Amino acid sequence: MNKKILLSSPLMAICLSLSLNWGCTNAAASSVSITSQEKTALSPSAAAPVIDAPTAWALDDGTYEQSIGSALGGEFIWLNRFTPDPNDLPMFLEQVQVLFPSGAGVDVGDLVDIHIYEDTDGDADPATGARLVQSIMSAPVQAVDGVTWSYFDIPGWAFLGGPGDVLIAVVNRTAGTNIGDSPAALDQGVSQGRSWIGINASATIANPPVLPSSTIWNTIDALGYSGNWLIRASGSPLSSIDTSSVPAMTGLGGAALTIIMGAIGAAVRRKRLKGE
Ligand SMILES: [Ca+2]
Repeated sequence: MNKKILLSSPLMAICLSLSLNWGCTNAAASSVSITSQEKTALSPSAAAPVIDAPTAWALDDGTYEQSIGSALGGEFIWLNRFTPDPNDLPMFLEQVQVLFPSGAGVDVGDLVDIHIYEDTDGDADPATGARLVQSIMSAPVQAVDGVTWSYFDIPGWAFLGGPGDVLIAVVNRTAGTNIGDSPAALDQGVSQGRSWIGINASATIANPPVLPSSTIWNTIDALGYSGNWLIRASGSPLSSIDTSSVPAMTGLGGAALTIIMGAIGAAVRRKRLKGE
């Protein structure tokens, strides 16, 4: 069942600022709002993704009950805010996993961008202090059966120094961009209050996105659907990596440290590919 909700007072303000010709209470599908689609009761639960890394992050319980999109169609951004265990930092983030809903307007091969930010200011707000670390551009969706995860390897891995939060964002460049599509799967079990959404009146998202970059920017909970995006990530704490062959890292400048961290990441990747 497709359902479109209109936002209350915040949207009223948005509508006024956009000088739209219709009242928000009578807004058509082109208003700045979200659209949703309830998963059918017969859909099976998603299996856990296969992770080959010591550390894995998830907010969801493995099942989505709702899928969300922009009522405008076009692009929007949805992201999960993770807070790594301080004992895992610094670390390399290796892979992002996303579950796409079935029957929600997304096809295999449709393109998304994945963006990884660090937000070290400790205020739990992705709108302040987010710094883009790495992006995966124009990545094709691998599965749309609602149970199989799509895996997005991070080129060169992403070095996370912490402290604070890591934001994992998805932008639908061609995936689920028609009006009525809802490419963002939402687990409505127990909300962690860490899943955010951004929608612009232009139905586009800047590349790379600047947070906050949108007309609507809020947790999905605040927009009437409490829950967690099915966006996960995995990686390796530096403490889990054998760095004995690497020169001492103390006292190095930022550029040298970046080069050495890249070398460590490449060595670990080779070992993992060889199954060592
Ligand atoms: Ca912040």
